[in-house]
Amino acid sequence: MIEFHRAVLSTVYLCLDVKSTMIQVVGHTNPDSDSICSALVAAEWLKAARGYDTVALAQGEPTGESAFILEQAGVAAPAICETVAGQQVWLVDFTDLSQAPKGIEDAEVVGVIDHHRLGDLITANPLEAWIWPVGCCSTILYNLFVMENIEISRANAVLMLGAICSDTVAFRSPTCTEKDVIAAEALAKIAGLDLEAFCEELMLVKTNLNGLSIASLVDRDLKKFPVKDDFVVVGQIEIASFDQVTDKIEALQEELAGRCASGELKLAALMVTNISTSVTKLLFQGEWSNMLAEHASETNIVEMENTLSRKKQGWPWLQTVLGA
Ligand SMILES: [Mn+2]
Repeated sequence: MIEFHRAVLSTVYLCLDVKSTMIQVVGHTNPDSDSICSALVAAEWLKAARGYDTVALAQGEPTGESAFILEQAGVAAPAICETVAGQQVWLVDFTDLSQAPKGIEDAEVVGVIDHHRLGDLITANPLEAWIWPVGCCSTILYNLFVMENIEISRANAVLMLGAICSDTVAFRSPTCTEKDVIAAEALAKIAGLDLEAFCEELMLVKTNLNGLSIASLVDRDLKKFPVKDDFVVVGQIEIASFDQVTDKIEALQEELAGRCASGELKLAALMVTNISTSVTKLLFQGEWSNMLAEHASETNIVEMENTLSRKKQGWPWLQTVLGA
């Protein structure tokens, strides 16, 4: 009997051994502030709540907005993720393989924190998954800290607050829920920040396009979506006035057309969203452009009123038009 217990115990220790390897926590391609901040915070939450060894990674450099939040929090940017092959991974802010790092097919996804539709990820083993239809991953994370009764540091509070204000466009987006507002108010208190002033400053940084090349404007929040057996990409830039982009539209259209040149992408689109008026101009190029033509107000531009969110408005509309 004792021998039996020993055998069971050594099996348990073996399992624990597996868990003691470094877990990589990573957000989606072309990382936005949520992907950067939530990866950092999730790595801390996993250390505190699960006792794991973790490292936060990002699939790209922080945007100006993310850099602002990191600076406010006094936290360094996550290291760049080269490959996750052979690693145990937690995904934050996505479950679509098209937004995953290299080597994902040879990695073990052991956890997910996300607020998007469930993507095409399939796992070999049971995983821990926290997927809520809220405005931001960090809102879920805030609730996970509360659930596990773990104290939230000022740095983590600033990171989560920044991610929530960014993803919900200062609570204006239709993706914003009551849970996001409650989390942000609590986090602002912990961070010792005035919520309104912080949001205002963040929106100024978010809509600042100074010094950004045409290619980087297309890339900064570009997401690739599978449609039947093909792919389309949809980016988004947020501005405070269309005057900021009037002289860039032609170059942006050329850049989008260039993205479709190889034939791999059937459509390349960019939502140019005025967050002051909630008007989005959807620029589009590629083989499937003809499907959008009847909706266009100008050549290769669809104007969409009351449209701030790609996830809830832009992309669902495109899916319908493309018959996806
Ligand atoms: Mn997000």
